[in-house]
Amino acid sequence: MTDLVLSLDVTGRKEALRIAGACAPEIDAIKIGYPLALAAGLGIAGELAELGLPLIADFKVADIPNTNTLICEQVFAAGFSAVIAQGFPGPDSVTACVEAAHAHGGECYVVAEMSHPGALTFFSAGVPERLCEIVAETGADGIIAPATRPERVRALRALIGKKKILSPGIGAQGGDPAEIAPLVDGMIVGRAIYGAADAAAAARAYAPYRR
Ligand code: O7M
Repeated sequence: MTDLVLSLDVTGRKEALRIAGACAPEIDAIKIGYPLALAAGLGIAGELAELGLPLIADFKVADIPNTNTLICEQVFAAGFSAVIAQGFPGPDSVTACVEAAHAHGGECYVVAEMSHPGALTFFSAGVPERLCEIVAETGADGIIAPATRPERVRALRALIGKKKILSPGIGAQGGDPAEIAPLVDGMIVGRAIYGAADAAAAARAYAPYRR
């Protein structure tokens, strides 16, 4: 299965609920992060969760273990089913997120490599590979890997095996769904869907890539 994950980075509560509702039949999960949570409040998570789709918290949690635990407790209490963490703070920080996620029956994903050009400043020279080792060590459920660099997704897949890969960078950032979908478990798409005049139709256009 290659899921379609709607990245709902709008900053209005009503707009978010309208787009999510319209797209719900065409998507497999919703990801929200700081743009919507800061604009609408964390309560938006509970409202979106009512759609019955998995809801991923993209807060790229990156603190000491105790603070990560406190953040993740809020995330899962709010109704999310998964959290995304940064791996660079180290395995103990990731473990805090994994333990909180699993205690709530949820999942934890670790950013292994980012999709934008400047990401290569630090996500290079063996760092993503080391982050994949941390995913294995901590029991995290999968990684975030860039749809803008399919060859890197292939390389990281060889390291993480059957753990899940969620991949952003399709559409607005230039990633090609036909190329990336066979390599990953989830395509993360934001502007190409929520920025379209007809968001549901834009989401439906990804149907051929949802296996
Ligand atoms: O399709 P877009 O470009 O409008 O949105 C992509 C979303 O994925 C947006 O929410 C980004 O913050 C996020 N993202 C990336 O674009 N690149 C990354 O490397 C990582 C993420 C992400 O989701 O990290 C968890």
